[in-house]
Amino acid sequence: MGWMHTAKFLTTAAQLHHLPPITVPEIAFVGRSNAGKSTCINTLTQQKQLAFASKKPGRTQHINLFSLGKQGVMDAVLADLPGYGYAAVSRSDKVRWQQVMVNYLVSRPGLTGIVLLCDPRLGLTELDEALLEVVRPRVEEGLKFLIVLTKADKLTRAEQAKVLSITRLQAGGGEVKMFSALKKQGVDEVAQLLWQWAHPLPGAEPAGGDAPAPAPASDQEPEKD
Ligand SMILES: Nc1nc2c(ncn2[C@@H]2O[C@H](COP(=O)(O)OP(=O)(O)O)[C@@H](O)[C@H]2O)c(=O)[nH]1
Ligand SMILES: [Mg+2]
Repeated sequence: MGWMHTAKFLTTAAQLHHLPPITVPEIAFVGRSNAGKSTCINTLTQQKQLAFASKKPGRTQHINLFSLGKQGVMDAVLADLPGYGYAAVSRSDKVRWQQVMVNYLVSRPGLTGIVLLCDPRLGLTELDEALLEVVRPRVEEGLKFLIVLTKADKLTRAEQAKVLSITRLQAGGGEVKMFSALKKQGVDEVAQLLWQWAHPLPGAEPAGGDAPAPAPASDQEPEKD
């Protein structure tokens, strides 16, 4: 999926009001620390160092934005939000970060979709459930929502099927996909879905922000490799 590979670092901000206004669809990646978020972003974009800024767990509490778009024309933005639930972070830092994240999820204009990364061996934790509650009103208004179950290579086929069906019940209508960076499982599927979020077909409901002109059907990038 060539589109994801166009990802370029755009900017970083410790506070919401320092983020630039974005006029293209923005897709946020969230999840517990160690869920596999950086690895997922790096795998989708095929850029090993892209999500490096958030590598040190809980330390780099910044929102990092990456631009996407062919021929240098930005048509979407990925937002990498720091992981939550890291035990070694002080309580005041946790509270501060929670506030930034909640404010971002509730009020960021142009936010089109959220990808929640989750280690299927843990399942959705209390913190993930709290996040789901925070975004529920926006999801009901059309915000896209995907749960990516990471590290699928750690599970047997039967375990994958089981956790998929349980998580689908918990996702309340949102999509759930299995993913393995190691085995390259689910990579094309997730990339395809994010493309569709950022390029809604004519007549589809708007999903926040100003949607760009829809791409012609021939540009819908059928799955390759
Ligand atoms: N086996 C396996 N390990 C993974 C996968 N994705 C991430 N990991 C490992 O899980 C740990 C946390 O990953 P990372 O991307 O840093 O998580 P983050 O804190 O959510 O950004 C690292 O040791 C990764 O190598 C995967 O698909 N398969
Ligand atoms: Mg990370």
